[in-house]
Amino acid sequence: MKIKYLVSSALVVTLTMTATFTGAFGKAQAQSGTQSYSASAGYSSTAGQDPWRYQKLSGTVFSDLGYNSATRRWDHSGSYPWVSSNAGHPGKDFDSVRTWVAPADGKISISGTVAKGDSLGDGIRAIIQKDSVKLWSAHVTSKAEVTPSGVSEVPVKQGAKIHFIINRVNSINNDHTLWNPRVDFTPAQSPAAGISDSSGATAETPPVNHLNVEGFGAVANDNKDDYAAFVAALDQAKKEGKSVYVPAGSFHLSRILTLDGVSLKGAGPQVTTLISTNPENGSIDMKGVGVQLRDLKHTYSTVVPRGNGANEKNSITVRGASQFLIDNVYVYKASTAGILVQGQAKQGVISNSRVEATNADGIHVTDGSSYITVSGNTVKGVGDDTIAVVSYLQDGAAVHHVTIKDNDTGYGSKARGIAVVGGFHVDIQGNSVKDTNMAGIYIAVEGSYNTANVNHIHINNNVVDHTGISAPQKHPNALVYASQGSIDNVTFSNNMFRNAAHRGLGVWGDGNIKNIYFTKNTLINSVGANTTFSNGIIHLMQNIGF
Ligand SMILES: [Ca+2]
Ligand SMILES: [Ca+2]
Repeated sequence: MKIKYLVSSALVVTLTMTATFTGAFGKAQAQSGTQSYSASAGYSSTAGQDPWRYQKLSGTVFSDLGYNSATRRWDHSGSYPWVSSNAGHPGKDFDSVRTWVAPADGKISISGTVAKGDSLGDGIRAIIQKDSVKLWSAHVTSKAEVTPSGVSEVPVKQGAKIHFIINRVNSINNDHTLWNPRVDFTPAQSPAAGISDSSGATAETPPVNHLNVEGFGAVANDNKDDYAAFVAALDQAKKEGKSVYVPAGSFHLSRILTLDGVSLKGAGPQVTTLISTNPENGSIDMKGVGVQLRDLKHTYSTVVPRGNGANEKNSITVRGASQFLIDNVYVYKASTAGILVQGQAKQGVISNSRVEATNADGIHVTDGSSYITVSGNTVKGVGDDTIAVVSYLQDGAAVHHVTIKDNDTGYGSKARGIAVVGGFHVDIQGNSVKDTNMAGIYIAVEGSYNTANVNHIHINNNVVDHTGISAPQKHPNALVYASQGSIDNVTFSNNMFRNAAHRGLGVWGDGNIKNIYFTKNTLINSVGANTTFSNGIIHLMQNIGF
């Protein structure tokens, strides 16, 4: 059994499962000819990439901000305003502006919600503007998500600028604003749309070097099993050195589907859905070298209790694959984990995906896996940790070299936000963690699960907001905890910890806790102790609020 039980039976929480679909997807083929541009997925230290720019506005004059590699934000002379991958903050003299530049003539639809980081201050004004024409604006005063309206099917000319503007209203206090817009762009003359086949009917052409699963007997939307057709397509694709393409529609799978060195690609997570009909046996398993799963949604028609935590009832299980990619995938519901990486998998990327409503962890990396990047994902309302690195002593090799960056996580998830429970060389950067029931950031060696030691963990530029909700545990926003073994070289720098449900920061437990560094963090805390440091060698430098 690999999945741990972390939530006491006394823990009663209300999960908010949102059905809205905003945020996490990168540039992708959402439907024929339409490209999706996600601000967070396209975020770069180079302006004009993919095709975002980062600016400030005074009056009617837009000018570029400078990239600050220390904070990984675009800012004005090291101060306000700034723009990050999924947030912005206005200044006194300038508005914060994220700008998208149309790559060609066409039309756009804008999605993604706006919310304050907290409900204090006099709020911000969020404005969407096409060149100098205002399309939408709203006064945003709280953490409640506001959805822009009237921003669909907007015609644009090549080079048109869509500005996402954050104005301070009056005071700039508490004006941290979460806004990760997505622009769906359909070019005026789409080369991918409307290609006719010999019968004259319009057909969607699969990408080159893919075999279409419909050519092997899969039938969309007929509520009948497509498992045999998928297996036949995958077998043939392997012989021909190709991948398998799944067009728009819902397809049903009656048992585990194994991608053994063969990639599977959909037409986009909004339009291609794989539905597993056996809640005990429905994982998409990934093996081999270079295997990819992209551009689709995976869900279950029903789920069962987490029970023994079997991997067969995950949504996606990476079983020792190397150089794997999971990108632009929407995982909705699973009896156990959303995406589980095990079997000493290595050199993998999980990006621009969304994991929601699972009974165990959202994304879980374990069993000696290494060189794994988890970036630009959204993890909401999961039954355990949102993103966890876990090393059990019984597995031998510990997990190492994992990068967890620019993810947006929490939203009522039942246990910790981002957790390292055994492992070394883990970088946790630029993430947002909010509204988790246990600690937002959790670095631990757990005797109860017999997990490995922890060393070289760097936690930089994250925003941790209102975590540790659950009593009686009353976790702080960030917790370093050892009940066996040792923890050393844990560095927290440039993080924002705020609005903790019960207390600010903690380092405790009976294990051997060595050097823990807190440098240039900000703590805004109004409940309980700011710090509970009862173990460890604590190094504090230039922090604000503690
Ligand atoms: Ca304000
Ligand atoms: Ca079918």
